Amino acid sequence: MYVPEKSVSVVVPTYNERANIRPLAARVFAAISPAHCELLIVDDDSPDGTAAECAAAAAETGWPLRCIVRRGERGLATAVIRGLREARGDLLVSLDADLSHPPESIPALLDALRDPRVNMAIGSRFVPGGRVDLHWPLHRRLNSLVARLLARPLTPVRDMMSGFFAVRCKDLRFEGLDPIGYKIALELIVRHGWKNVVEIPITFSDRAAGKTKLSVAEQLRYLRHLARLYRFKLTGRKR
Ligand SMILES: Nc1nc2c(ncn2[C@@H]2O[C@H](COP(=O)(O)OP(=O)(O)OP(=O)(O)O)[C@@H](O)[C@H]2O)c(=O)[nH]1
Ligand SMILES: [Mg+2]
Repeated sequence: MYVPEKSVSVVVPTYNERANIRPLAARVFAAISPAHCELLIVDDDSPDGTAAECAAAAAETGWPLRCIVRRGERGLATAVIRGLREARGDLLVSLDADLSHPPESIPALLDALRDPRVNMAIGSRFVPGGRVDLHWPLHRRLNSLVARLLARPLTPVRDMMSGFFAVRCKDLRFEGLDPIGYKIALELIVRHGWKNVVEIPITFSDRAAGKTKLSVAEQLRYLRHLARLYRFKLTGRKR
């Protein structure tokens, strides 16, 4: 089992992911020693009882699994920021709850951070060796391509849309962050001006259980987020 050099927090945003909590935790703690790692779920008061499931799983298994419940607040990126702020680890990983991101790749992301010049390691679908192991309909593939092309001038990272990444706690400057919507890694890269982002190839799978939260409203929010990031890059204005 992988024993990291420093303590690790794995931050996972959830909304209605009850069925995925135990399989996710089992795979995280099989990939990385629970003596050196905490799993921090940030749940937006999911009606399906995700938070209660976290508490039950932690009590039954003894896993270092914590759940923060946000009430009256929704949003993936702000949930991840809350988790990054409250995490206890020196090294911080974020991934989705639905097992689209393989927890088995966490050690490779952490290893990339051993090089002090590296700002962030990203689990990437779009570098050699990376794969998308699902059958997206044409419109969703096109959607993803257009979304990535729109962000290309902001960063050379190929999978800047990925929600699977690792960073050092000490490198984060929270006061400069102002995300809306889904794309937290893109927000971190642009706002910190990070140039050295390493992409680790991953196989991205279809969600294991539960329903997608990606909606048209979310896609419009992405466009607003991009507008903010372009404004920031061109004028230095925060919003
Ligand atoms: N806390 C919180 N988590 C969220 C919210 N929306 C989505 N998530 C979580 O963010 C992760 C990614 O959401 P998904 O619904 O899987 O989005 P996606 O990967 O683009 O779409 P599918 O995998 O096709 O369902 C999952 O762990 C969700 O539970 C939210 O408003 N609040
Ligand atoms: Mg997903």
